[in-house]
Amino acid sequence: MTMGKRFAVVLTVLGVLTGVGAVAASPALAAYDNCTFGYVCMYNSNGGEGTRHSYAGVSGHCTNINDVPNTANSFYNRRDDGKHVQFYSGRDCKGTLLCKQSIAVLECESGVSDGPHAAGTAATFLEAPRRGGGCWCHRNNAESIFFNNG
Ligand SMILES: [Ca+2]
Repeated sequence: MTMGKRFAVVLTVLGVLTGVGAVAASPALAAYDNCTFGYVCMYNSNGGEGTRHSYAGVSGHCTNINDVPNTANSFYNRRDDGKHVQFYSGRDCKGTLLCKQSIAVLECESGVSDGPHAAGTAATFLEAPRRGGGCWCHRNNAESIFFNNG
């Protein structure tokens, strides 16, 4: 195979991969698209569906979800300062750090699925059986949001 042909094959593979990714991502992004830039949005159904509630927090501070605690199934960090957020099962950012679920992350792992969640992250909270019994029941379990400084 010549260098030219090899390069063409690589481009074709990249094109296929990119195409598949774009097709898979489009419907999910459409659901989250109603979140206004600058806010963290919480949705009462999976994948950015259902009723949306928006929160504009302050960096380095906790925001309690006073209006609809324990109803969020999914979230979108659409902060305009590019900073991370974390979600807690209790008020005042106490209790359990809530994990997200994705194709790549199906377990609650410290520093991976439990955040900090970068700006631009949109995901459904984890709800999965634990190996040792019980479950990671992180949907309908958010009571507060920490707006990170970084
Ligand atoms: Ca819900």
